[in-house]
Amino acid sequence: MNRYLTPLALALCAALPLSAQNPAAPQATHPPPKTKAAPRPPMTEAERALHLTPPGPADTPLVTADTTFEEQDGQVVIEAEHFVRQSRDVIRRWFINGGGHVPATKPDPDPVMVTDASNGMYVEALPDTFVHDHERAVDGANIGIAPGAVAVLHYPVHFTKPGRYYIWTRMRSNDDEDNTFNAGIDDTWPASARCLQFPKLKKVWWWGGVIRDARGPSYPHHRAYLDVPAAGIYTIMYSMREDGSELDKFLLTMDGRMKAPEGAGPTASPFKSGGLAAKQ
Ligand SMILES: [Ca+2]
Ligand SMILES: [Ca+2]
Ligand SMILES: [Ca+2]
Repeated sequence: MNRYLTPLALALCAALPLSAQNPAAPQATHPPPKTKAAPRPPMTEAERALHLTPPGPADTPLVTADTTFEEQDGQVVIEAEHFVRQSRDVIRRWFINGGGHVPATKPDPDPVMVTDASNGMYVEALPDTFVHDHERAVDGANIGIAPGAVAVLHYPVHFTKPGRYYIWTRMRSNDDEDNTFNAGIDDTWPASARCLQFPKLKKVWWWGGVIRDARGPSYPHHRAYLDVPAAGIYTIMYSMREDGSELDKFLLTMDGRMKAPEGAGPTASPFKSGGLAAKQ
């Protein structure tokens, strides 16, 4: 024991950082400041052409244009491939996989993987030019950071119960850059559904219900939700955030304590109007 200090003084010293007790002591170590990555050279014409190659012709929606889904008992469950239309899809577009649909748009590094997909089908945003961490992210092309900016899917829903609806989304990540989405309602994109975050490289269908913290992916995630202001018809929307993302199914529930669904999840909700289109 240091015989020149009272027990109280010793206790106070122990509460101080080492550098305050002894100015000569080495400072506590902190991670070195992040060095800014050197700016990349401008895109070559070939690279620009790769990122901006237009997608192939859009799939005809599987449901009729007057389709609305019906919320029942505070829940609505929708197959992603049952989008009524899509918009802002000049640069990237959602393509149906399964049920005889094989996207022809390239690049597309992963094959159709309908095993365990709900209803045997899902949608995927293509072309997919952002696959690995080291590749170039081009906002507005292979990444859509602003919600609603790129490749927007539309799902009109008739809600009888207004209130807060928690979001569960079933997706699949096959590479480094395909594990986020944005969700919105009537082309408004609240912070509570911005950057739906899922684990990457799971290579299985995965239910997730959280958004990334605005400070970054390493901060604790938050529950994802959308608010329905009054009874009526609202269009639930998903927009691409990373190209190559695969979306199978989603549900909105007023039950904030609901656990992640298992397997393909609950049966899809009935149509309030419209429904499956006649086969082309
Ligand atoms: Ca694919
Ligand atoms: Ca991608
Ligand atoms: Ca599906």
